[in-house]
Amino acid sequence: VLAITRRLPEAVEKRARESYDLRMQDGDDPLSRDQILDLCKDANAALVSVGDPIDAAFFAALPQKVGIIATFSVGTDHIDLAAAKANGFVIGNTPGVLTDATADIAWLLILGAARRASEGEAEVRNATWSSWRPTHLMGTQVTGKKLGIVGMGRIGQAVAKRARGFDMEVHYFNRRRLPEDQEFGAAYHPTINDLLPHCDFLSLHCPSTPETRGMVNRNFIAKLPDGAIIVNTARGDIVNDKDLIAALKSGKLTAAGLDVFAGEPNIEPTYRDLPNTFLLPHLGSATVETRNAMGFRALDNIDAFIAGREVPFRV
Ligand code: 8YV
Repeated sequence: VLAITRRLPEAVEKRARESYDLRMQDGDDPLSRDQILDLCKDANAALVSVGDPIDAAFFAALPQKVGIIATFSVGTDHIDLAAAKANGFVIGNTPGVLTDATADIAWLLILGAARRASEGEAEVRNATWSSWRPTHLMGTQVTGKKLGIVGMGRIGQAVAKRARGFDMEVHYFNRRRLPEDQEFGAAYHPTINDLLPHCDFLSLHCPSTPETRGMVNRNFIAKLPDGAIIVNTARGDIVNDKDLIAALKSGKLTAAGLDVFAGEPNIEPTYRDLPNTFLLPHLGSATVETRNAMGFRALDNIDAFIAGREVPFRV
């Protein structure tokens, strides 16, 4: 028996149904901890998603029969990993298969924020586009600028690789320097403070952890060049919303491109009112190919656990 907290792509549900008796809801609404526990009551495994409250209270109440929690994500910040370990539950995630889709969305944010795509699209849609004029919606040039990457894991590397096509000078911070073949020509900075002055554009690719939560605050933003652009495809809570909004209003930052938000989908409402934000509803991994691959990877983790094999993507 497999408990699934959210509806999954058709091909993934089909494969899951071939091997398991499924416990899942009809709709797509996020479930509460108690509702998820209820789905899990006769399950041997659970497939959960970002936003599900897989916390210490969840593990304390979860029947031991549910041996594995496989998350449909690479991020695990919605899971209390220490509580999982203490209670003897195995956790699996889906790294690798969403790297390119997420790097592509980071680039959509870079370009969309720099080129004022939201304002432009609104004019066309609302029929407020009055004329072609030389000063109409002038944005920021991307090609040839400096790009800074915080967190040079798989996704950070894929973003750096794409930046070469834009003739950018790429800089990165990571806890450790990478071998040269994984740097894609990017220059390493051993501290974030060293990196920030080199970022006309800054793209976040670190996990949400106690060290990174609220990291992008007033002090952090002050060290960026004036007029910089920040994009976030990582996690919303890495950013201090109040400080980011103040910098977008004052002109310290030209624009921000955001795919993730603290408290999403209930985001800080001021973002919607700012002309210089380019906003997406957490679409980083949202391609048919990637979401199918993520689902299959989550099922691979579950199948391996149930068969007594090593879980291939064990956290
Ligand atoms: C989606 C993600 O949120 O993998 C992650 O960590 O944030 C995204 O891929 C995820 O697919 C939803 O569960």
